[in-house]
Amino acid sequence: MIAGNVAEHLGNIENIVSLTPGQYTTGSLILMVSYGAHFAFILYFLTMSFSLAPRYRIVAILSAVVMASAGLSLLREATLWQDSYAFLDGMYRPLAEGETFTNAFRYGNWTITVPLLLTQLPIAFALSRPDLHRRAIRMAIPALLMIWTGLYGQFGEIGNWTQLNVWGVISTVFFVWLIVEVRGTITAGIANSPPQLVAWPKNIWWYFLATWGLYPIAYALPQLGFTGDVVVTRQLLYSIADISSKLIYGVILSRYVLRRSALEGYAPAAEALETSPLGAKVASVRGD
Ligand code: RET
Repeated sequence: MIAGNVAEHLGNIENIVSLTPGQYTTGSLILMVSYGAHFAFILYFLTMSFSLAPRYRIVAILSAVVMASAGLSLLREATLWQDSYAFLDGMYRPLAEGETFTNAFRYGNWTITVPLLLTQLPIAFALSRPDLHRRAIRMAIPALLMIWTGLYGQFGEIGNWTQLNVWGVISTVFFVWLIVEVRGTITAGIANSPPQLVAWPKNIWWYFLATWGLYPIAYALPQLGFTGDVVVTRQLLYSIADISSKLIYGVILSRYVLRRSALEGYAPAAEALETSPLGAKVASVRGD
């Protein structure tokens, strides 16, 4: 039994729960799939950028940067997972290797990726430069405050519910502020989208809410109990949230700017879309 004051310094529940071989392997698998997917999609986004009109190319390139950054961070989590447990008496035991696991690195990584993900929106919506800069900064400020207050709060998850919940609520206030700023950017995006594509920013709004909303659930989860199932479920939630809020989100934005590129007369984009109704239409308008 670990004394309470020592336990508090162990940060995350991963360090106080023993895992069955099944739980341990599932955790390894989840982390491996996460970093593998992120690294692989660097190639997708870099090659995709060639089909985009120059003004939108940076949208796909930023996704590639996010993939590299998240991939490295998740690879670190996976290695740490492996280093933190040792197989003793039929269970995978934490701390057995003198190493502690932490989810805090994720928050460090979000500090880089979240402002980039948000900045992709006004670029994809082709907002004017001054508006784009203003919106990017106005979204980044509550986003960073949300992440850093959450980072502090999550150190309370081993039993210090006051720290977890008070900072969780403060972080949620910044999240609500962020949601208001994102809504403003999306509204500008709806106004500035070609008529054929207005459904895209509208859907991106709901997609944003559904996928970013998974993170606070993962944050609160340890309150359900210190069990192996909670440990594994939380890694799964993080993984689903990561793949959807970064990777699939990047694919959606890239497909949107590919269509915009075609509608604005950029030939490689129209050719890439030739088999879709939109591409065929653009090609016929251009008289190809
Ligand atoms: C925290 C703390 C608890 C309250 C809230 C949170 C929100 C976190 C979010 C994170 C999004 C991360 C993304 C990462 C991509 O790389 C900090 C967990 C509201 C929304 C999109």
